[in-house]
Amino acid sequence: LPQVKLPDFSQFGQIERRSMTKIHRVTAENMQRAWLNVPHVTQFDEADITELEAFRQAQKAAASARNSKLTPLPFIVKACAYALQKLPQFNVSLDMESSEIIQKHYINIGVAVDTPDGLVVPVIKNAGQKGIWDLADEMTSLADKAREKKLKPVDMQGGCFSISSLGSVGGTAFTPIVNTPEVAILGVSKAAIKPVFKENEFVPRLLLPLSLSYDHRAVNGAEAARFTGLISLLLSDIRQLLL
Ligand code: CAO
Repeated sequence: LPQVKLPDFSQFGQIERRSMTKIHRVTAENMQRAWLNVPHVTQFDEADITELEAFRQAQKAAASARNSKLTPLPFIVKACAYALQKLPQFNVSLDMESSEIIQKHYINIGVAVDTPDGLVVPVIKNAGQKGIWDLADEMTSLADKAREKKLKPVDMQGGCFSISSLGSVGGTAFTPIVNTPEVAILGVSKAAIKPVFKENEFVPRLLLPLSLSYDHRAVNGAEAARFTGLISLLLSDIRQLLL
């Protein structure tokens, strides 16, 4: 790999050098490894979460009664677990040396958590078998542990698929980097009310932007469009998750 030559920046103005944290260093190496090994494509879509949001707001009292917090994230985790079950070609890793596809028969979902020291990805094990409240509580506890630097290696191992949610921060779309050896990652941006043409008129609907980056060695474009289409369908009518 050609090295990037650093000029002497001090000739242009005042500088200081700081050591990277261990998390920063490991993340930088993982990002570069993934970027160089994985032929990335990103599929964009939107989910109409107007009804999901009404349901979520209606659960606020229940959430505080059980000392919990209900954001859109647990619903997204649940929808991804469902989609991984229906479209198992996203729940694989590639062994290029042996020309084999490793199919996983478990569904563990990593969620990127921003901490002052850098990005960490704790993993929710067997996400498909957990209810929305359990997913909400587990996500809160993993994110708290991450920020308090209390995550153990086992908390970050065994992921099949990742979610990176920038929904609480902002933006309309982004192209996440696949957390290799996983083969896909769902980026979630901030939901916004937009006019949608329905039954001959524009109606205000809450739309959630989805950005699915995938390893094009493992998954093709039509499959990715089916995956985001399914996530969109599930989030637009969460009763579908029961089927
Ligand atoms: N659209 C609109 N609002 C959203 C949203 C979305 N997609 N996602 C979350 N929100 C809202 C939540 O509902 C909450 O508002 P209310 O309190 O009114 O309900 C608010 O934003 C804050 O949510 P949160 O951040 O506390 O919780 P979360 O479940 O959405 O996310 C976590 C948890 C751990 C993913 C998050 O704290 C975090 O670290 N995010 C950053 C991840 C990151 O940096 N990714 C980048 C990776 S690539 O470099």
